[in-house]
Order: sequence, then structure tokens, then C-alpha cells
Amino acid sequence: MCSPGWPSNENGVAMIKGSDLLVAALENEGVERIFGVPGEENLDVVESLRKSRIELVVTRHEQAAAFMAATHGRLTGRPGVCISTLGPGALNFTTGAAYAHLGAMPMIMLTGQKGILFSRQARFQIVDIIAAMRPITKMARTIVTGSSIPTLVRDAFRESMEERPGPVLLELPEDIAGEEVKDVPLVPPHDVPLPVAHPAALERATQMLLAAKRPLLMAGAGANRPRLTEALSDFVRRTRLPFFNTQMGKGAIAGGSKLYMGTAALSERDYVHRAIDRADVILSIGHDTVEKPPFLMGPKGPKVIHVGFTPAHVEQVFYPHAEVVGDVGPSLALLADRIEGKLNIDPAFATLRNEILAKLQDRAEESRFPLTPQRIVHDVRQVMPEDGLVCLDNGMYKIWFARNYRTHVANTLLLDNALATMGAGLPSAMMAAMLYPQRRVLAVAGDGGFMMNSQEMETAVRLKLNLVVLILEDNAYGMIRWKQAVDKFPDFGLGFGNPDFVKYADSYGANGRRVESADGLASTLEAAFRDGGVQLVVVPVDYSENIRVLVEELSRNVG
Ligand SMILES: Cc1ncc(C[n+]2csc(CCOP(=O)(O)OP(=O)(O)O)c2C)c(N)n1
Ligand SMILES: [Mg+2]
Repeated sequence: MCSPGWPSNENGVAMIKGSDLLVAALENEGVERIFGVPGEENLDVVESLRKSRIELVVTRHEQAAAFMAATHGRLTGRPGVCISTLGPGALNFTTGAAYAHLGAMPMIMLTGQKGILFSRQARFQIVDIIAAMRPITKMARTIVTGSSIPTLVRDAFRESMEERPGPVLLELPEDIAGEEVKDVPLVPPHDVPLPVAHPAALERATQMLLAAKRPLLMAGAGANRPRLTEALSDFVRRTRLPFFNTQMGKGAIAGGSKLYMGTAALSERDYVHRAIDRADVILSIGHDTVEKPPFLMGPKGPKVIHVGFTPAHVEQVFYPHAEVVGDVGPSLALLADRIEGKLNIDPAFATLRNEILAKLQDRAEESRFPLTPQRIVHDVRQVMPEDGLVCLDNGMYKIWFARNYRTHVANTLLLDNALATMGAGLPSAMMAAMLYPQRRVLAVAGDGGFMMNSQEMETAVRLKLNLVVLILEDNAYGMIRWKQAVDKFPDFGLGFGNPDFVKYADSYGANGRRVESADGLASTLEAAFRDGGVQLVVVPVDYSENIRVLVEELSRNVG
């Protein structure tokens, strides 16, 4: 119901403005902040926000607002909300929408539109945003009457959060936002406990696992859903299954188990693939084929059991032999009841584990300058507490962090192996810093990716966030330069110049520092965290290790 005090019409019927109803419906969903760049078509909504408990956080680009909202969804399981104007503003949401759609992150986008009942400006700025957004959202709807707002908002949140989660767009034309409508009750949200897997599915998985000689567990992107944290670690504790994870499954299983075999950052030939190739059954929890394949399935290799909230997709390189579909946490508890203490655990995995982890430590403390990626990952881990969050942008270093960075807590290495877009590192770290002000948060970006949303340094400073941004400087789109070399093309066209990052940070009222020696990185990061506020650290990186390790050394692992 609308709050008391809203006006009535001449017949005594309680009336409410469309935008007030929208904001009341958002409050009803527990929304605390909205990120974005309003346009004139949103001004009724902005006015309604002014009178509400919801904070409006303006960003310097809509793309960053969408990345922040998506990361809110990723970290909490509840949609983050972002707002933009029509046409150009809404189009700036598209990359964020795709990021949330591929990454299964709950998010609500609110966009404005010209009036739909009467059009004073002909087609000025009008783009069919619903059509543009349809392939990159779970649902995209125009609100055509104020009285439908409560149901549409509730439905948008339901759709966005429901497995598989993702983005939803609601477009609110300015005349509907400003129109007084008869007050309609809000729809109260409720929890929806999901069904657990069918006993027949559990039985089939049980038989396959009990018959396996060398079973292995894999945690995928879906394993990192906030509500799964306890259940998954409990399952590993009970079954003692050695495990590895995909890039986006990192941290899903609590650390210290001595069962972690590595991260499949590449699709084949990496050290961890020695374990994968040895396995005869892989219990794949929450794998989402939107990720680059953690290994390539063929007629020979291990059999795969898919455990997920939703059925598995069938891909050329990934197709399970059995499926356990249902609420993953309780379904795993039922599976553990059947297999606990009865599995064959291959002792060779323990030896392999030591070898794989030792390989990953190779050159991690080398004092070459500019720094190697291995050393950077190593030093970052040293200054990050177990619950510290590292939020990666996209570049060459992502592979190194995915392979070498050890995680002990769910969602402590946020990376995007789905859309794999550049530009999300800083905004995602800003969201993390807002949600967890007590934890250390580090954004890691290349000099290319950082500059794609670096204007948000102003937002971070304005919000008084505690955040360190680490920029790896190679004056190039390093990852593409690497691929160019791997494909034996001449080095061409991928270099650029950079601003003086220290001065750049200072000009925003942040604090900038440059690492000048190999031993300087850890101490500079530590000092930056101690000082607090928005801190930027720039470190030159030596990417020659890309070829030595990721091409030459791993190519020797064939067969
Ligand atoms: C928005 C976007 N544009 C282009 C790409 C393709 N791409 C992937 S990595 C990369 C280079 C990244 O350069 P930088 O951020 O400097 O990181 P580096 O690899 O040099 O460490 C590019 C252009 C992408 N993933 N996303
Ligand atoms: Mg670069």
C-alpha cells in the first residue's frame, strides 16, 4: 500500500504518482542504492528517490553503473539497480547487461523513455531499447501504465534472481512516471525454497561415483552463488574428494582442505590437466558453459556428472553423462549421505597436487624488474588477507591470477571469464568496497582496461571508498600482443602511450604511487592499504613469461 499522506482524487480515491510507486516498489524489494546517470526523462524518478530511503549514486558513465549493479548481484544474490536515460544512456548499459547476462548476475536496469501517450519531440533520441536489450537480458519490458508498476517490479526481481540469474530491464516512459494513478498495493516478496534433486538422479550419481576409481570434483561458476558457500565446503569435508575449479569457481570451496588441485584457466595442457586426465569421473558442480571450457571432453576422457540449479547445456566440448538438478546445497547434502566414507580416493592425486602447486610457485619470488606476472600474483596474495577481495579487469594477467592466485573464501577473486570485457575491474571493486567496507579490496587492471572506465576514480573518491587500484603497465594491449606473437604475426599495432598514472590519480584527489623495484610492490601495496582512501599503484610488468610458460613449457605437456 502507498504510505499515508499521498493525495486523493476528487472521489476520495488514494492517488500516487507513477515514479513514487516505482520507488516504493523498489524499497519494498529492499533496494538501498541506485547507480547511474539520470536524464531529463528520469527526473520524476529522481525526485521520488530524493524523498525515499534509497541513495542515488551518480557515476561518470552508465557502463560503470551497470558493472557496479551487476557486481552487487554477484556478491549478494540480490539484484543491484542502475538507472539511465533513454537512447544513448540506455545503450551505454548494453555491455553491463551482457556482463550480467553471461555472468549470471542479478541486476535491474531502469531506463527512461519519451512519453508514449503523446510525443512532443517526434523521434528525437528514440531507440528501440527493448529490442536492443532483448538478447542480453532475461526480460525487457516497457511500463505502459502506472498501475502495473508493483507487479512488474516484483516480477522483474523474481526473474532476475531466479536461477539462472541475470539482468532485467524496465523502461519507464516519462509520462507514465509523472502520471497520477490509483494507488495499487505492492506485492510482498517471499523466499522461494527450490526443490531438491530427484532421488533417481541422486541414485544414478551415487552409483557412478561409487564405481569410480579416480573421482574428482570440479567447482564451476554456479558454485560461487552466495547461498552455496557453506554447503559446498561441507560436501568436500564429508567426501574428501580432491577438487579443482574453473576460473569463476575460484574460492567456492573454503581453503585449507589440502584437496585443491588447481584452477583450469586454460582448456588443455596446463599442469592441472594432468589431474583431470587421470580422473575417470568428474563431479561437476555449477559449471556454466559460458566459461571458456576448463577441459575438453571427448569420447575417451572422464565421465561427467553435472550438479546444477538448472539442467546442463550440451556443447561440442562439454556434455554430461548424468545430471543432478535441483537446489545444489541440499542436493549435495543428500548425495554426501549416500557416498560419505565409501569413495575410492586415488592416492596419486595427493602427489600430483604437490607437483602442480610447486610448479605454480616457480619464479614467484624472482626479483626481475619490471616484475613478472608470477611475482605480482605472489606479492598481491601476501598483502591480501584471506577475506580480501581482488577484482580483475580483463587482460593477460587474468590467466596468471586464475592459475596462480590461491583463494580461501568464496568470491574473493572476482574475474569475468564469461563476457570477459575490459573496463569492469574498477567498478566491480568499487561495489565490493561499498558492500564490505571492513575488508581490503584491490582492483587489478591493465593500462588498457583501466583507461576504459578510469573516470570512475572520481566516483570512488566522492564516495570516500577505501580501495587500492593496481595498474600493470606494459604500454600495450598485452594480451592481444601475446596472441599475435603466438600466432606468429609480426608485432604490430598494439602499443600505446599512457598518462602519468601517479599524476592522474592525484588529479582526482586520489593518491598515486609508482613501484620502482621488484621488492617495492608488496611494500607499496601495504602502505596504500594502510593509508586508506582511493589509492592507485602502478607497476611495470614484464610479459616475456607469457611465451616461456604459457606457450613453450605447456606445449611440452602434450600427451
Ligand atoms: C571491451 C573489450 N575490448 C576488447 C577486448 C579484447 N581484449 C582482451 S584483453 C585485451 C588487452 C588488454 O590490455 P590491458 O588492459 O592493457 O591488459 P594487458 O593484457 O596489457 O595486461 C583486449 C584488447 C575485450 N576483452 N573487451
Ligand atoms: Mg597493457
